[in-house]
Amino acid sequence: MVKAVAVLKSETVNGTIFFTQEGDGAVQVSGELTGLKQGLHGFHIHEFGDNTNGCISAGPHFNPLKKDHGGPTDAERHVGDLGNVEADGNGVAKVSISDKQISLNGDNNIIGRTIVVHADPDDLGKGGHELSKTTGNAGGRLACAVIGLAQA
Ligand SMILES: [Cu+2]
Ligand SMILES: [Zn+2]
Repeated sequence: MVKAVAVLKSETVNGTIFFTQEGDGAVQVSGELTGLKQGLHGFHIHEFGDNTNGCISAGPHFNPLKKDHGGPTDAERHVGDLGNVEADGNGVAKVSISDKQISLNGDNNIIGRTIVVHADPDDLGKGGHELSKTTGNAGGRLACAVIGLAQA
């Protein structure tokens, strides 16, 4: 079992996201984010574990297979495309995602990269906006954190 963790902190949005993987199985992504506007918020792994200039230094979505942006269940997606999290009326998003493309080892390893939660919904590549096929038009980066190895 490999475990990783990311602690997101910003002026408004905070939370902790846990990642676990048994062998080469699906990665379980769990945790909670607070301080969000009610509704959907894009949720992705971005390429770099670099937050020197805030979340923008994390670069684009993690995309080792050079595909277009999509939704988590699409064949055509970035490895980092985890879709959306949904905040309730109290601004709390409970995260519970099982994903088979991200990994905690090998070519699709996300450890040392950055998890980002966005201001707006990810249109999953289907919004017809000029940004739909690259970012899902998910808007600004509200909070982010480098994903680090945790004690197994
Ligand atoms: Cu993103
Ligand atoms: Zn993407």
